[in-house]
Amino acid sequence: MAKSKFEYVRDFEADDTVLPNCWIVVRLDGRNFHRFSEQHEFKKPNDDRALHLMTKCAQTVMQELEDIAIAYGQSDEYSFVFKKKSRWFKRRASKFMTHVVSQFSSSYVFYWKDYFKDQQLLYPPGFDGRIVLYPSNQNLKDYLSWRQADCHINNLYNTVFWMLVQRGGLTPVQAQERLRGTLAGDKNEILFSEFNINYNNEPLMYRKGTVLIWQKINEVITKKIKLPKEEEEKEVEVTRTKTKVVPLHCDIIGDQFWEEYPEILAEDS
Ligand code: DGT
Ligand code: MG
Ligand code: MG
Ligand code: MG
Ligand code: MG
Repeated sequence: MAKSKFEYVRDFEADDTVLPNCWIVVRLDGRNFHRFSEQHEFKKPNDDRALHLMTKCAQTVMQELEDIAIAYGQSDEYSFVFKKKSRWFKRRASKFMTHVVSQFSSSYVFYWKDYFKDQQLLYPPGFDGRIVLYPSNQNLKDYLSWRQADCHINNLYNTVFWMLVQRGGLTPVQAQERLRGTLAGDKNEILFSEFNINYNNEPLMYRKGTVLIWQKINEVITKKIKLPKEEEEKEVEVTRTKTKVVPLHCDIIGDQFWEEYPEILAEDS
């Protein structure tokens, strides 16, 4: 077919193919969730409904899109790591970023009511996205460690802050003042001596965030089959191996996690 005279406009499209042999990380983050969490009465500092909804959306992203090896989430953000060797959409950055963010956003709205049973969704939430390439496994591990360390630092701060406000009777300004310049040890000490809370016993999901990985799961199902020589259908148990996205709330900064799941960083990834 002859080309129209308008065809040349295609040449204005920029090539955004990302480098080969690099891990492709897409991180999304809720837009103005400071306001969103207030308006939807999220529990402070951690709302289980909100965190579980985030993870449900991330699981959906991993199942619907191709080549995601691992994801990590905390607060209003999630990072998705695409395999080094992925050829999905010819490694076009905009395809990776937009598919992740739109699949996640529509899932957030779609699954909202399953998690927020008594809280209506008041307005459409949005998420931003960015894409970063990491050439070595160490770079990727350091990226994920950075996000998990961020989770720890924020969660420790927020846990003490809201204790001082909710149980200690301080105003937010006073609590901020009280925590200025304190180190992690000081915050642990305030929690322990004033509120009888051992920070290490706080839920792992709050302290470590959520890691999503693929795991083989053996499922036993009962199937009805009809044997050729018999009249009636018979129920038999069959074991199927399925690959599922599984949430973990564990440390990913140390080596133990990576030794336990070597397939995540395997060379053919
Ligand atoms: P942004 O990302 O620049 O558009 O602005 P924000 O407001 O989303 O800022 P960000 O992403 O740095 O901080 C996340 C906000 O979300 C922060 O204000 C706390 C809130 N948030 C996230 N998870 C929870 C939760 O479980 N409970 C409550 N109460 N707030 C949460
Ligand atoms: Mg921000
Ligand atoms: Mg945000
Ligand atoms: Mg955030
Ligand atoms: Mg199309």
